[in-house]
Amino acid sequence: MTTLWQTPARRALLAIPFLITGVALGQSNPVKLATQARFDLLASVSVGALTNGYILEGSGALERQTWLAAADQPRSYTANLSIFHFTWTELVARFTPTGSGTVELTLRGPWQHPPGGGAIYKQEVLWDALSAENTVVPNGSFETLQGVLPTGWSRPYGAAYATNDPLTAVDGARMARVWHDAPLTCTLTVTGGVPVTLRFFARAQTPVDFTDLARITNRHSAAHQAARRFMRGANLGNYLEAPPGQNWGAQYRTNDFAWIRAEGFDHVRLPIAWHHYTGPPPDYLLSPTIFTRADFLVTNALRHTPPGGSVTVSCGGGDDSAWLAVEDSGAGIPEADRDRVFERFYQSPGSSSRGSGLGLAIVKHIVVLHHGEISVSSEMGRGTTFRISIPPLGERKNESNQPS
Ligand SMILES: [Ca+2]
Repeated sequence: MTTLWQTPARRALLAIPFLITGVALGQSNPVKLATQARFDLLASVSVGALTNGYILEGSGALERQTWLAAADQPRSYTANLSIFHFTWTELVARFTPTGSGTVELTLRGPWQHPPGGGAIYKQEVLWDALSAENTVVPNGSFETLQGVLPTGWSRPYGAAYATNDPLTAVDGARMARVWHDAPLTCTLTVTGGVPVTLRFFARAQTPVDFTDLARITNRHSAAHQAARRFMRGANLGNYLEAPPGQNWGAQYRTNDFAWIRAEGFDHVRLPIAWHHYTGPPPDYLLSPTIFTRADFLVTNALRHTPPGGSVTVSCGGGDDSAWLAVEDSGAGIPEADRDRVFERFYQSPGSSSRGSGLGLAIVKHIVVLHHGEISVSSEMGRGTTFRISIPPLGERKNESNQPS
């Protein structure tokens, strides 16, 4: 069965190679590209609970440190936020301390085991340009050093450090380089009931020997085109698939098109059971190319039809051709313009929304390529009808193969 939405079958198989870098068991940590930055907050007992924690900028969650004792968890937050290796990501979080005192801020990387266990991945995260409202982050740009450690920051364990390579810092020359088992910690002084806002920039440190996936730069692949078509078009099935003389198909009203448009679709597609009018494939197969253009006629008709108007699509066929007619109840096309509507860049005078002016020219071009005809008839104030007729491919082929 040949219907309007059937285009040549295309299947895009996307192969995503899994990157496995130096998986090791035992003591050493396998490296992996970080996809999240993590920071932890822990208030002193005098501060009590941290409340109203949320992420203002960035993608991720601010949650309690569920590995602490239940009684201590309200004094804690832990944030895991999406980052990239090819650019810095700005992150902003806010929380409100219940009482006054100090809160420990710890910068680290994600906690993740390889499948099957073993040492956690070493996922390094770079941090820079930390600032805050209603508290002070000491040396938040990591520019001042004491040895390899940024002044004002401590290293509870591991080998975190400030670095000036290999990437460009957000601010100044240096940034912090940490991972889960090599964090940096500082102390914030907070006031009870006063919300604290923290701003960060974070970025994944690319592991040695990491091989980046090639960027997809071709936006016209079969997969892209299919995605665009399905995202922006609505498929009005089960209407013109009814055999001639039967009326079990779905019915659409003007409001349906208004709602379809309100949902974000910019065109409709109509499946048509052409075999009812021509004959079964392969002998009576119609070129699928023409059907991908027929929907333009419907979209065009809808564009020129005022609210409350109608667009009627009908089809039929005989021994030598199948036809499709799209009739709208719009303003009509002035007689002087009717010969010009198939010219490139033609815009009808009364058109409220501007198209490229190429659509009808392209439709005509394809119809002619398929040895078909397209015509327009119009009555001012009553509407316009476009009619396509094309001969079946297979039938034409059979004719050409017949001995003369
Ligand atoms: Ca810096």
